[in-house]
Order: sequence, then C-alpha cells, then structure tokens
Amino acid sequence: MHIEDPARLREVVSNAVSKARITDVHTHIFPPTFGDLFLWGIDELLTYHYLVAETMRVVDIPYSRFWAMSKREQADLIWKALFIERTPCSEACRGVLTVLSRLGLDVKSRDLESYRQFFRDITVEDYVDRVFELEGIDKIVMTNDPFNPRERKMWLDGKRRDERFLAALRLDVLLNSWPVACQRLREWGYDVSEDLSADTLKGVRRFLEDWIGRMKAVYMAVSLPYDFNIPEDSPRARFIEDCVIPVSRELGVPFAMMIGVDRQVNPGLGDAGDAVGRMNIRVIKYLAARYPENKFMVTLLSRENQHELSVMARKFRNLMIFGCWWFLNNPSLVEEITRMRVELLGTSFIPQHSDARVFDQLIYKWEHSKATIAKVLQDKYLDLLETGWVPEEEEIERDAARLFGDNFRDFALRTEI
Ligand code: RAT
Ligand code: ZN
Repeated sequence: MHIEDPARLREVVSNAVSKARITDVHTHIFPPTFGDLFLWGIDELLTYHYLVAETMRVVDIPYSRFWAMSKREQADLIWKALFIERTPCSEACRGVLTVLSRLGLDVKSRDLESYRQFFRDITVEDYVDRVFELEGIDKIVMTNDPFNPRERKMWLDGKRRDERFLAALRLDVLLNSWPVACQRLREWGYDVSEDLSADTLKGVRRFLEDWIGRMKAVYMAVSLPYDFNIPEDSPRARFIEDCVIPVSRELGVPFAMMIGVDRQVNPGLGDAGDAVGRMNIRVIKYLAARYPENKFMVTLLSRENQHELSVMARKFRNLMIFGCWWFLNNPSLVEEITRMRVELLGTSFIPQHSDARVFDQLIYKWEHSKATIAKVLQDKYLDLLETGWVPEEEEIERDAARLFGDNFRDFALRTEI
C-alpha cells in the first residue's frame, strides 16, 4: 500500500520499527541454564556499572567501602543517591524506570521493596519468555570468554542450549594479555610458548577452531584500546593476522572489533573505570583492504570516529558497522549517528545492539533505541515524499527488518538460524 499522507507515513514507520523482529548482535547476557551468570532483577539493574560510575560522583565514601557492601546494600545506596536525592534523568537511570514501568510496576511509588517483591514472585523461565516476546527479540548474541573459569565450565559441561542465545567467541585475553593466555593454553594442552614460533601460531589457530566449534560461535570478537595498531610486531597484531584472520576466513566466521577503550583510567571503579579515546581509522582501512575475503564487523567507541567509519564502510563491502556502543548509547548520539549512517549508507548497516548485561535491560535498551531510530527514519521517508517518491508499507517493513535483523543474518550467518 502506497503511503502519501505525511502523518500516516510517520505512523507506518513507527509501527514498522516497533514490530521489527530483533537480532541483538552484542550483549553480555547468558541463558538461565548458565546459573548465576544469568543476571536479572532490580538489584542487578541498580548496580549496573553505568550507574556505579554516576553514583561515585555524588557520594562521599571510599571505593573500597562500596565494593565491600553486599549487592543489596549497594543497590540501596545507588537508589538513594540517584533516584531519591536526585532526579534520575541520566540515560542509565531512565532505563531502570522504563523497565519497571513496562513490567507494570508503579514507578510513581518509588518503593524499592515492592520492586524487589515483584522479582521474587516470578519464575526465571516465564520472565525470559515474557521479555523476548515484549520486545520482539528473536536472537541475542552473547559474549563468551573461554578464559573465564565459570563460563568455561558451562561449555565443557555441555549445558543445554537455548536456541535464542547465540555465541560469540571473545578473544580479549588472548589478544590483549598474551602471557596470561599462553599459560592457560599450555595448561589446556596446546603446544604454545611465549615466543611467536610457527608451533605457537598453529596452537592458537587450533584453540580458535576448537572453541568456535564447541560454542557454535557466530563470530569472534575483541575489545581493543584506542591506540590499537596493525600491522606491527606485537603478539596481538601477529595473532590477528596469522591466526584470527585465516580461521575467520576458512570457517566463515566474521571477526568483530570493538575499538576505542581507554582501560581502567580509574581502577577503583572496577568495571566502571574505563574511558574512551579516539582510534586511528587507518587500521580499519588496512584490514578491510588487505583481507577482502574476510568479513569484519566494527563498532567504535569515540563519537569523533563515527564519520570516518561510515565513509570507510562505503568503500568496503566486507565491513559491517554496528551499534552505538556504550558511552554512545544515549538518545542524542544514537540520533546523530544513525542519521549520518542512513545518509551515507542507506539501510546497509546494523544500527544498534543492546550491550545488556542484566537481562531486564533488553527492555529499555531496545525501547529507547527503537524510538530514536524510528524518529530518524520518519524524517528520511518524509524527505523522500517531498521528491514525489511514494514509499509502500511493505517496503518500510522490509527496511526495518533489514536494520534490526536481516543485515546481520545475511552478513554473518552461514546457515539459517
Ligand atoms: O558496555 C559495557 O558494558 C562495557 O563494560 C563493555 O563490556 C563493552 O561493552 C565490551 O563489550 O567490552
Ligand atoms: Zn559489551
């Protein structure tokens, strides 16, 4: 059906975006079968590291005292500091309120105990189904670290799989802390040593193949610092070029790079202690051009890198850009970045991922992002209407389906999921 009326067009776009099924390409969520690695509920929502950072700006207690508290005590402190003594207007605070509201809780009451009671009264399995349904989520991609002993055990025990959770093999320890990784790999029977001999490179490749197979990983991923450089003579650069890239190509498993972290500028804050730096786009150009048969997924943390990344994606079809990551996941920045990407790339990118750590966060991360993305798309279709081009409802739905799921599936997945 052709849509010529601007008001109707806005409505159709907004419905198409809210109905679009989601494949969430990067989260930190595990299935409930992974036991206490599955995080959910109000105390987890409140102690999210984004909120820890905001709290530590305004309370006057030593970091060590905060970390010595129980989770519940930390949540009480954060609730009091950010929601009672101040107005919860930051994006991370608003997110908690969106979750509560969507679950039917009385946000106006500000009654933390009643929220706790709500989560005590529901079963995890029902809750997981409810959230997937509420947000129209088909699949979520996890972050799977074989160097994390708790997680490793789950994989080795062959925990029952939930087909909605796809795996991504995370390589931070291997690529960013080789001496640590080397020791582990040796303990696990791989023939590697700290030098970068041919045997070591072979052992690392075997490790990658083993874990891609065990996890059925849909991509390999790493978070890299803003000063990441390649090519260079370092274990990280060598492993990327001599191990990750060949294995990625041979197995048809893309390599995702998340670049721009300035790690632990304030270690006292733990996970909340990382910051951002501008990376050098030259590394993306090098990899995409040098390895045309490889597929790269890239998200950059610095706002200042976004324009050059979009331009780079125009040059290389083996480069898929995704998400507005971490400090960029705020409505003002999602809007600006998405607008620019549509203008430079049409619909050939992945606009967002949730990065959710707590299961409940899927609700707010997707609702907030979808609202902003819908706004941008409405403007873009209206601009087209001005030219005399009349979009059809099915075309708008097709475009939304591409952005929220099909682009990832077509780029990354070898087989139907
Ligand atoms: O966004 C976050 O929660 C960060 O702490 C990181 O986990 C980041 O997303 C990453 O995947 O490294
Ligand atoms: Zn993440």
